[in-house]
Amino acid sequence: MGDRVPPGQFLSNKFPVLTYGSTPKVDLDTWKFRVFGLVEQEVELTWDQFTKLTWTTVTADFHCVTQWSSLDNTWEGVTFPDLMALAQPKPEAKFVMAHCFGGYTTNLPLEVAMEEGLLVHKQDGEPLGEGHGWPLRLIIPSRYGWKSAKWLNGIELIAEDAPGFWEQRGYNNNADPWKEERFWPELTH
Ligand SMILES: Nc1nc2c(c(=O)[nH]1)N[C@H]1C(S)=C(S)[C@@H](COP(=O)(O)O)O[C@H]1N2
Ligand SMILES: [Mo]
Repeated sequence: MGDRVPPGQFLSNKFPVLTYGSTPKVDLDTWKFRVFGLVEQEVELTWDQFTKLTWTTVTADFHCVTQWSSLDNTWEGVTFPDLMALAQPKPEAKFVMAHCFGGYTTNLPLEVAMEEGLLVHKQDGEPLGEGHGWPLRLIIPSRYGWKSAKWLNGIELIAEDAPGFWEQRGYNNNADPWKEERFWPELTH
């Protein structure tokens, strides 16, 4: 297992809830998901419309910067490319900002989101727990957990990179657990 757990991480059999602030109340009847910004076609989906998109299952490990790692989680949802096929990012769109109920945000290169991003409704065969982002969260397996935004309600396509909630507060922009990119380099010395 050593080669599955990045440096400075410990294996956890649990999947703890890690949220800054309180759990937002989300109602499926009024739930709306938007893809906006630098897109050819702005998209707004109800929950009913979202569930009719193609669903994909992915197994991946999860690494939280507070040092727990959870291996072999099964995630079910819509792939980022399947979502982007509806919105068609403009050529100048290079980054994405994920938006959430409650105001949390996180940023990623569009390329990374296209490679591995999954908009997830089920974890290990069950709908997400309320504390884990129900009904929809982002999963970005190759980055620390704060990039896996919970209670997702929108994806914004942008040209220039901009820091999200934790990135503004000192967490590393790239967040690769294998390189221990926990904090912005200039803050660690
Ligand atoms: N909206 C929102 N998403 C969030 C967070 C948060 O505070 N708010 N915390 C992040 C962090 S730091 C981690 S490690 C994971 C934890 O997911 P979990 O609570 O399902 O374990 O969610 C991420 N997504
Ligand atoms: Mo985290």
